[in-house]
Amino acid sequence: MDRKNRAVFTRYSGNPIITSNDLPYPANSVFNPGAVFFNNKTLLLMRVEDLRGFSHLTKAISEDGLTNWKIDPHPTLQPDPNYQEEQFGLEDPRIVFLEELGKYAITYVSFSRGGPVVSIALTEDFCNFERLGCIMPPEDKDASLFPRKVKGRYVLIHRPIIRGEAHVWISFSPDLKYWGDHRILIPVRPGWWDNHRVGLGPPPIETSEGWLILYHGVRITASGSLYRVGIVLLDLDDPTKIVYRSDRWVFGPEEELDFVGDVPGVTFPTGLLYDRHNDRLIMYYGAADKYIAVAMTSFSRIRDLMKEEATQL
Ligand code: BMA
Repeated sequence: MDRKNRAVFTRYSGNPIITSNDLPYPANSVFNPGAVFFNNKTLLLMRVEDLRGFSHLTKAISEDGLTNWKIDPHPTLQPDPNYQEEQFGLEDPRIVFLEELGKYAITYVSFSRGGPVVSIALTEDFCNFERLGCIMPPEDKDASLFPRKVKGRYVLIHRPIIRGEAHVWISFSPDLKYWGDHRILIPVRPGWWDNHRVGLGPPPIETSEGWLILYHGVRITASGSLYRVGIVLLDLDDPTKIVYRSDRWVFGPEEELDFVGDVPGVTFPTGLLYDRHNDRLIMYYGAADKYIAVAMTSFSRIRDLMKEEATQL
C-alpha cells in the first residue's frame, strides 16, 4: 500500500471485544460505549438495547481495556420515570473527568416522544449518579463536554438537527445549566464522504497541537448509510476555530463485523483514551449498532496524516 493510503487506525485482532452474549442478562445489542480510565483500569459505559428496543447504560471494567471485562449484573444507569425525556431510553454516552468539579460527567441522549435531547449526569464512582437533566432542546445528539473549562466557561459539542441539516455545533456555559454563544463548528461538506450528516464521536482530547476531535460523517448510498470517521483539531484557546480537518475519512466500515449487525455499514466511535506515556490512542466504537470493537492509532500518526494531506494540495 502506498504511503498516502496507509491506514490511520489499526483494528484489534480480538474484535468484537464485547457482544450481547457477554452480558449477564438478555439483550439485543451492546454498542456505542463511553470510555474512561478509572482506578487504573478501563471503564466502559455501554449502550445496551433491551429486547423491547429501549436502551440503558451498563458498565464494564477491564485491566487492559481489551479482555476479561467485568460487567455489572444489572443495568448501571436506567431511564428514570421522573424524567419524562428518558421515557424511551438512554443512548450513546460520552464521559469526561471534569477537572473543575473533580467528578466524571456523562453526556448522553435521552429519548422520548419529544425526540432525542442531550442530558448530563455526574458521578464519582459509576454507581451513584446525579442527574443535571436535559440541557438542549430536541432534536439534539452526539454531545460531549470538554474535560476542562476554556477561558472560564464549560464547553459542549453537540449535534442539533436544524431545518433537516445535521452539522456539529459548539456552545458555552458558566454553570453546565445555561448554554449560549451557540455556533456551527463542523459543517457537512456537500459532495464529500461526510455530506449528509456529521456528529461528534468521542470527547475532545487535549494535545500539544489542539483539541483532538473524531467525528462521524454519513453518506447515503443505494443500500443504506455509511458511517465513517474524520479528524478535526480545534485551537486550544479558542475551540470555535478549526486548525485542521482531514480531507479523507480515517476509519470506516470494512470488516464483516461492521456489516452484519442491526444497522449495516456503521462504525460509530464514542470512546477515545489517550495513553500519553506511550502515545497510544485507543478508540472504542459500535460496529453495526450491535457490538463493541476497538482500533488503535497514535498522535504521531495523526501528525503524519496532517503533513501528508498538506503536501497533497
Ligand atoms: C445515530 C445514533 C447512533 C447509531 C447511528 C447508526 O443516529 O442513533 O446511536 O449508532 O445512528 O444507526
